[in-house]
Amino acid sequence: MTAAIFILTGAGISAESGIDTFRDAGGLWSRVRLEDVATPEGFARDPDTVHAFYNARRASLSAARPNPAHLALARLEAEFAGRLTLVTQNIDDLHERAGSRDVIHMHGELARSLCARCGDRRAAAGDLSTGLSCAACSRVGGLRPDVVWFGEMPYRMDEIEARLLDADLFVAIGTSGAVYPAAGFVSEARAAGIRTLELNLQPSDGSWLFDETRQGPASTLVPAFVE
Ligand code: BV8
Repeated sequence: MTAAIFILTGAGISAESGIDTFRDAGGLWSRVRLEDVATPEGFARDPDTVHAFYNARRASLSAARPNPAHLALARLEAEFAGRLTLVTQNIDDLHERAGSRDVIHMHGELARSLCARCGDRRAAAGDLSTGLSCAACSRVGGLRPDVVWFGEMPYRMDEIEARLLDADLFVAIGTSGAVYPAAGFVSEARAAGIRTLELNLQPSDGSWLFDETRQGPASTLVPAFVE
């Protein structure tokens, strides 16, 4: 049985594509309060501000391109057909645009909408706003980005946990290890005796938990890891 690899990516893998990270100097959370734009309470309080935040990120994403790190992971998926799990905390679609086909977006996707009234989830290429009606239930005011906010349960956690425990190698790429439950995956891997590797620009909160850490830009480290 060939080895199974579980990869977790964070905002750092998209940084060289021009996508903002969250906790680096000048990152998103230094410009807006996550309580205002990435919580259900913030959305209930001021939906227009939340829509403007995600509409701006959706616009900058359309101008971005996958970088060599995304492309290398797509090559790895083709080579490890069926034995590679790619879980991303990112809500961008750069893994898919690089050619990855089986991507688990545990924090949702910027390019999709969710109706808070009926639960309908679908592709949403353009801006969202409070004035739009849901294509499924026709009600107005319930549409929100299909992303997982703080205090909400990430998607596909049962599947993620099962695939994590089935892996022989856990690789974290471009994540600060600050947000749970994703930040807990490395500890679960260690407890299960799974080898752990971190590829990051600089040491993260959880670097000490990894068997091996490599520092550098993802566009250099990931192709070198894949080759
Ligand atoms: C939940 C989507 C429960 C929206 C995001 C313990 C257990 C469980 C939960 C908690 C817990 N303790 C606290 C919590 C609550 C909370 C949490 O973790 N809080 C933190 C702040 C302490 N967690 C939650 O609320 C989660 N939900 O637990 O639900 C539950 C249970 C039952 C029923 C219902 C609910 C939900 C968390 C998800 C929140 N949504 N994103 C959006 O994108 O707008 S999280 C947010 O942080 C980001 O979106 C991102 O996804 C995530 C992690 O950030 P990173 O990707 O790591 O990015 P960051 O900027 O931090 O770091 C970038 C890294 O890249 C750096 O290390 C940098 O050095 C590196 N880098 C930079 N450039 C490069 C590079 N690396 C390589 N190359 C480069 N060029």
